[in-house]
Amino acid sequence: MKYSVNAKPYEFKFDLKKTALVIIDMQRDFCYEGGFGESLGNDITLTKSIIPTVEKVLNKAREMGMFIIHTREGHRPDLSDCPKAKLRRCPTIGTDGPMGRILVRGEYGHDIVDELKPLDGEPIIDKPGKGAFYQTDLSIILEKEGIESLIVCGVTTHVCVHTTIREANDRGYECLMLEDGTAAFDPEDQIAAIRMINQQGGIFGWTTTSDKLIQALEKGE
Ligand code: TIU
Repeated sequence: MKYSVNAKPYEFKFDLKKTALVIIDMQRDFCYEGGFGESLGNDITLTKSIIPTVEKVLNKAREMGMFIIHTREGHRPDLSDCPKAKLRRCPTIGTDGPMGRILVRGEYGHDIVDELKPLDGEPIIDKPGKGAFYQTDLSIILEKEGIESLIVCGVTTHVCVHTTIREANDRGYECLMLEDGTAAFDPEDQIAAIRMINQQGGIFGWTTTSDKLIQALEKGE
C-alpha cells in the first residue's frame, strides 16, 4: 500500500511495507531530570514534551503494521566502547546520577521512557555514537526487511536525529523527519535542524508534522 504525505519541500511518497518508523534515543537520559542531557547543561523541558506526540505516532505505526525500530545511545559498563575524545568532552558519562550511571547500558536512565517502551519484535539498536548506523547492525536489519524509506522522530534533532538521517541519506534511504516528533534542547537548534533537512530541494530528506503523517496514513493514496 502506497501513501503520500504533505511535506516539505514536496510530497513524501512511501510504500508502507518498505518503510520503518525509527525512534531515536527517547531515553530517560535525554528526557528526565538528572540524566545525560541535563548533565551537559541543557534544559530537558522540550525533549520531554514530545513524548505524547511520539507515542501517538508509534501507536498509529503499530496499528498499521509498520516496521518499528528504537535506538539508544550508550556504553558498556566498563566504557571500553566510549572513545576517549567523547569522554573528555562529556565527562559525566559513567558517573552516578539519580537514574543510575549516566549513559551506561543496563541502567534505568539509559532505557527508553515508559510511554514508548518497545514491544517484542521491535528491534532496539544500541549505539555508541550519535548515528544509528555507526558500529551497529541497523543496515543488516533494514536490508533484510526490504526497507527503503525511514520516518524519523526522537531526540535530539540536531545531534542524533540529524546524524542518523545523514548516514541514512548517504546509504540511499529516503527520510521523512517529524518536526513535532523531534526536539532539540534549544528551539533555535530545532528550527535550524528542520531547515537543514528540507532545504535545497530536500538535501537530506523531507519534514512534516505528526498530524499530516497520521492523516496520510488514514487516507491512503
Ligand atoms: N547532546 C545532544 O544534544 N544529544 C546527544 O548527545 N545525543 C542524542 O542526540 N541522542
